[in-house]
Amino acid sequence: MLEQLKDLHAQALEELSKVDNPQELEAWRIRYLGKKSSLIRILRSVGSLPLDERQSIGAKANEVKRALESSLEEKGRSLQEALLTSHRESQRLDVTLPGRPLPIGRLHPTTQTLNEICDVFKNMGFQVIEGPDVEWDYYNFEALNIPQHHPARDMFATLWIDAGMGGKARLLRTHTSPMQIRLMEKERPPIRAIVPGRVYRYEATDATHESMFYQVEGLAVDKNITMADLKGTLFEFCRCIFGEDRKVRFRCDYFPFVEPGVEVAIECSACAGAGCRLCGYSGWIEILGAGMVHPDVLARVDIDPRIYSGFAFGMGVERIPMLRYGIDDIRLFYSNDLRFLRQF
Ligand code: 2NL
Repeated sequence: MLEQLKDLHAQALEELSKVDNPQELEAWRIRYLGKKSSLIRILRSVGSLPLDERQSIGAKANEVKRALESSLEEKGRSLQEALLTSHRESQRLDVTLPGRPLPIGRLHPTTQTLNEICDVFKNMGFQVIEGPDVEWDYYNFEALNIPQHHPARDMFATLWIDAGMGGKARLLRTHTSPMQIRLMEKERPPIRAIVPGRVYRYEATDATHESMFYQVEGLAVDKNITMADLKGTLFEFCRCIFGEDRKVRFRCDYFPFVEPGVEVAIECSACAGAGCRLCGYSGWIEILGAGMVHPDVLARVDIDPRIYSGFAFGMGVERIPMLRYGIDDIRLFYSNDLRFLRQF
C-alpha cells in the first residue's frame, strides 16, 4: 500500500504539471483530494488496518495528502500569477505612442463674419439681440411704414406662411427690422441694438441671390441723434471691417422706413476705384443701406418723434466674405460642400 501511495503521489504531481487553467486545477483537486479519491479512501480505511500497518500507512497517506495540498495551493498561486501577467500584458498602454488627431470643426464663413460685425458694434456700445424667423405682417411691413398694397412691398419678394385672418398674416421675415420694432415697443430710449439673423426672399436663385441669407440690422434711438452719428458710426464700422484706408461713399437712397435714406459704398478693392467687372465698372461696392428712422415708425411704437430721433441701417452678411475672398457665387455658402467650407 505504501508503493500505491508513492505511485499515487508521483502520478498526481505528473498530472498537476500539465494543468494550465483553473478549471483543470479544480478537476485535478477532485480527482486526487476529493471525497471519492483513492487517497481519501485509503485515509478513511486506515483505522481498519492491522496495527503494524496502521501507523506507517497512516503517516504516509497523511504526508502525501499534505504534499498534494501544498502543491495544489502553489499551482493555484502560479496560475493566478500567469493570468494576471497575461492580462497586464494585453492591457498595456504605450504612453510613447503619438496621439490620435481629433477632427476639429470650424465656424462657417458666415458665422465668422457675423461674429466680426457684432464685435465691432459691441465695442461701440450696441447690444446684440435675435428674433423669430416667422413674423407677423404687422412687424415685417405695417410697423415699418409699408402698408398693405404699398408699392414698396415689391422690394421684398415675400414667402408667406398663411394668408392670415383679419390682416394677421404670417411670413418669413424679409429683413431683421421686425425685431427692432419689438425692441422699441418694449424698451424706452436710449436704445442701441443690432439684430443679426436669417432672412428670406421669394426669388429665383442665381450667383448673387439666395432665398435665405443673413443680415445684420442696427438701430440707435435717443435724444439728439443726427445724421452725423449715423455717418460716424458707419464709417467707423467700414474702417474696422475693410481697413483704415478704404474710401467710403455716402449717397441718397430710398427705404420706406427712413427719412432721409442713404446708401453706403466702399471703394472697390479689385480695381482701386478704376472700375471693373466686380464693381459693375463703377469703382464702388454698396454694402449698407441706412437712414434716420422715419418719424411715423417711432410714433407707432409710442416713441415721440418730437423728442427722440434715431438712425438705422441694414447690410447683407455674405457680401463681406464674397468681396474679401473673391467668392463669386452666394449659393456656395449653403450647399454644404466641405471642399468649399474647409477653406475658411
Ligand atoms: C439694406 C437696407 C436698412 C433699415 C434697414 C430700419 C429698421 C427700423 C427702422 C428703420 Cl426698426 N430702419 N432698418 C434702415 C435702412 C436700411 O437696410 O440694404 N439692407 C440689406
